[in-house]
Amino acid sequence: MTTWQTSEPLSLAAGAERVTRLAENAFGASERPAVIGSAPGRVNLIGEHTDYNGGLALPIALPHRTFAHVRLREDRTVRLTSAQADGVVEISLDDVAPGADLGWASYVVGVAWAAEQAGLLQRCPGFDIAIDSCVPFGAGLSSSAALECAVAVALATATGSPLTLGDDETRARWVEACVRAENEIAGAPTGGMDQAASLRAHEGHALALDCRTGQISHVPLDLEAAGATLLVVDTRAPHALVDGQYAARRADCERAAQLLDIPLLADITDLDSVLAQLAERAPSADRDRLVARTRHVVTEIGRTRGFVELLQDGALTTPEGRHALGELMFASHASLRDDYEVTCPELDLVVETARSVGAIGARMTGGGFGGSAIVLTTSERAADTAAAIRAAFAEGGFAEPHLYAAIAAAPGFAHDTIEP
Ligand code: GAF
Repeated sequence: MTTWQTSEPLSLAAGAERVTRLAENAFGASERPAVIGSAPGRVNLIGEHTDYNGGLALPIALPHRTFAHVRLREDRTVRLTSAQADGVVEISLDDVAPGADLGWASYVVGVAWAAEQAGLLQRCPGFDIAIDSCVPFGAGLSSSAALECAVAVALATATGSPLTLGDDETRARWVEACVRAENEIAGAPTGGMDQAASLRAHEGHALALDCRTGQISHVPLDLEAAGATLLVVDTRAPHALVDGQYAARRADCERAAQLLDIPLLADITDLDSVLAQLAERAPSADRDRLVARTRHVVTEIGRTRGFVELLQDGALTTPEGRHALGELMFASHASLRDDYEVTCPELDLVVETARSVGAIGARMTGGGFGGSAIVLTTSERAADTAAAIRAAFAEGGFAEPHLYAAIAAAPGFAHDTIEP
């Protein structure tokens, strides 16, 4: 482990062993086989709050994963246990429906419900499931999507339709099911980027995702070969997507699109004239806010497009290219801070500190309102940059941030079948 990291992600073997032990302790021995799958959290390199506007995003899968040990049952009961929660929760799949108050279990049984709705599973049998995760929780690194997607890969295999790495079409359908679980059963109105990153990203690549069409391309991202390091800084400032702020941003975008008479803000091509039109049509109390929100979404889509092109042209390996990538990251953060108003003092401090010590680029990542930032730096300056961020937090009187190295890791898949 590099000395500046807070902790290392679990290996596949270690995660599998943990959930196996957890399942044995909670449910005892069984005559039936079990499947272990895991799925990653994500960081988004750029393209924030664009997914629900039909725009572009560019996430990578993190090496941090959530592990699920699934053993099918003969009834419709789901028994859940997690290393991150107390006790065993028991729910009948027949009781899963929008509006049901199921707590954290909704991210598990919601996937089974949505897979049935989508015809991915005819009638999902009940199952015993044990979960453990090294995806930092509440850090804006998609611990919820990692959980849903770990359930998806394990359930798909356990029910006889393994989700192979090459079958992107089926993976995209499971992404939709996981998004429905989150939106309709867990009640978080998120946009879908996180689940796509967790199931459709490729190792060693960033996922260029067109959220309107669902089309993807895999952009090579070999940080090590380029002598670059991507730091993830979990500010530990509280973050939640089920509170009203995320939904309020989404509602602002929908309102702006409605006033402009377009389906999605990603449809805008001529920003200046559209903003003038919006300023005329919006009620005065909402005008400045809706204009600012729209400006963020449209400029962010442009920055994401530019970032993808730069990466495809090998920008990580040249000083000019790195500078251009970094400027897009800094501009993205400024737009999220000033126009979208989803940053917080801790996130701003990471970015300001990173810039002041000469990092290539930095920005908040994910939904914001707390959570994590990413910092792109040369590998030789990574330790000093991490130390500068820790020092700035101590000086600012903030909790000590947690720091991790991100690489473009593998998507979710089932990796063990345990015969009784
Ligand atoms: C969260 C949501 F879950 C995503 O859908 C996305 O909107 C992101 O915030 C902001 O880009 O992670």
